[in-house]
Amino acid sequence: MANKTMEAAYRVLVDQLTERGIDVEKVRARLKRQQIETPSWGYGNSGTRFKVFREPGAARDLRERLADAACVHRMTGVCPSVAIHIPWDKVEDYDALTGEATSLGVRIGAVNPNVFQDYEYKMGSFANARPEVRGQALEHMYECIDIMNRVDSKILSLWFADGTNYPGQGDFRRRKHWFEEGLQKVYGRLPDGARMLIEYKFFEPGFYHTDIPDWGTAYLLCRKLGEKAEVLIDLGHHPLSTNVEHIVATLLDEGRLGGFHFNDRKYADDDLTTGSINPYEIFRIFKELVAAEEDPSVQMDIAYMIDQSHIIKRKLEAMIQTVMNIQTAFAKALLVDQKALEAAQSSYDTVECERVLQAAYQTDVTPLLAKAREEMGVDPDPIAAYRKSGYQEKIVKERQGELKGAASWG
Ligand code: PSV
Ligand code: MN
Repeated sequence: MANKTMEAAYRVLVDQLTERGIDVEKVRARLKRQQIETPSWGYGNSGTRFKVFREPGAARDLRERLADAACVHRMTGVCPSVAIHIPWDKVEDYDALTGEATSLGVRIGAVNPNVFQDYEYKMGSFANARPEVRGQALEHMYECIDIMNRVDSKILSLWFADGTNYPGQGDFRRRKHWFEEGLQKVYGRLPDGARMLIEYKFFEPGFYHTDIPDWGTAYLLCRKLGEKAEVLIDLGHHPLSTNVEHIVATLLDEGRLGGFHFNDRKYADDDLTTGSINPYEIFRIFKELVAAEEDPSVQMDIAYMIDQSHIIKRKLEAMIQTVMNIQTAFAKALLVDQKALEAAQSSYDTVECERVLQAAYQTDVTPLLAKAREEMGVDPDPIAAYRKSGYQEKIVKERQGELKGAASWG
């Protein structure tokens, strides 16, 4: 390694891990195969419910958002795809868009319809009492499926803001039926080889009830739709103290965990940097994923996506930091001695069970990740590399004023 101290630390770590019976080569190879999708909406201006604070250099249209995503990929080596949100990322020419993404070294990932911002959706989309609004939402879904075909995306990622604010405002069962009907139609039009991911969120913007509030409801809908429908877990969408890793394990076991929206939260959908508040939770989630990967009876194809909109931090740095935190959690989870854990569980040795987890969690994986990054041809410290690259200064200088026709949060 370029840095001698890091090389020495790596050697010490390899010795320790080998002594613990861990196949370090295998772990490094797995780390290098990890892929994390970044969201186009994480690069543009976004706001709190109170104000959009424009950030100097924030991407103003999809071309700039793609360029930023490509920069994050160059720095980290593990973010080759970008999720898009329609209509924020709508363009005239999708062939040109695909070409542009390819030339930047990235590709379009999940397509996210937006049935929560148009005025017509004020009272909901698929659960709207007016058939014409439900029809409008459906047409938008079809438009997104067309876009999937044009950009060769295999994931339609759905989140609905539908819900009510007051008792009696809506009929729960009727709304459920409308949802089932709308989703069935969308499901029937999914492109070959594509799948539909259904996100849930327990509150907001509906404060009395939300039509898809939890993983159980999302799972129920997926079961009714068919095997191309899977549940998406957004880490900010649960009540406090929810055991998310348990949900992960259950959905994995049922073959219906489709993907993640990574972020972290103190209270609810705070969109904070993944791992900034509760890094042990991310580790516990990855521990379930690693265990399932090693279990041949589990079929899994998980889309690891980030859903964060940073306001206080510089956006690209925050995205890179997120990716690094996810890699750290994954690396630590790969160090869990599953056999020792099972043995401790069988002998009712709860203290030992926890010690097995702690041994992995407390390992400093920095030298391991540095080595893997170096082998991938990226800097062992992607944030430092970004700061040295001059990219931030360049975008601040170049991105002055608004762009015609560009849509986004801001
Ligand atoms: C909603 O809170 C959400 O998590 C959904 O994934 C949206 O598509 C995304 O945020 C962006 O607003
Ligand atoms: Mn989300």
